[in-house]
Amino acid sequence: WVEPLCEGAVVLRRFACADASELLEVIEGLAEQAPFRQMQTPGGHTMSVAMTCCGEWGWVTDTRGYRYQRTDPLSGEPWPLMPTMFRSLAVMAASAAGYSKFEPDACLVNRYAPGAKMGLHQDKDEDDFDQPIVSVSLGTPAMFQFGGARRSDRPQRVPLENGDVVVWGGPARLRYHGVLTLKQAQHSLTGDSRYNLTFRRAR
Ligand code: MD3
Ligand code: FE
Repeated sequence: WVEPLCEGAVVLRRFACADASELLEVIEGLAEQAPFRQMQTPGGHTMSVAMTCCGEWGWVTDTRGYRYQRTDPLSGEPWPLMPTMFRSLAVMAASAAGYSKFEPDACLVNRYAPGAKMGLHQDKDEDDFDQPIVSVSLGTPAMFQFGGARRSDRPQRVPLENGDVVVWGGPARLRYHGVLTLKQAQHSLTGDSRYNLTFRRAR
């Protein structure tokens, strides 16, 4: 089911449901190579969301700033390869949303425990804003905030559940967005956690 959010952004409700249990098994394998960690913001705070990455480039933050890098700062090793099933899901979703040339080179994996949140921000550390971003929600439900071009624009609330995929591109690509504090809930595949895969073209 394709639900337009605004020009450039669509929700593909339940698009990844059939793949959810396999995606979560693959995430467990990735986390053995590159563990989830709560990164530091440039302002010196610890993020409530735990993150890991796969693909050619990984997104990191520390007191030196936000950036993409080829290696995991915990190990000094390259990030794990982007699993084929991750890439094909992201490319299929982008194409279903009308973006036929998506070539992701980075996948950020976010893990939310109850109480975790992500404040309003823009994704602007990428080189090419003509490429969309594909986001896959897994596990417990969350309330996504979808704002405007300015931080002060009042955000819409979009509930996201297990298997929901959102594709953001074109005029929506630089809009502010965030995730409200995750509520306590249980999901048969993830327990009390929510995972989000964010596919991007970094370089
Ligand atoms: C809207 N993650 O990691 S991606 C992030 O649920 C992030 O963990 C969210 O925001 C999460 O940066 C959801 C959704 C997303 C990504 C890019 C966007 C929404 C966007 C770009 C423009 C507008
Ligand atoms: Fe974001």
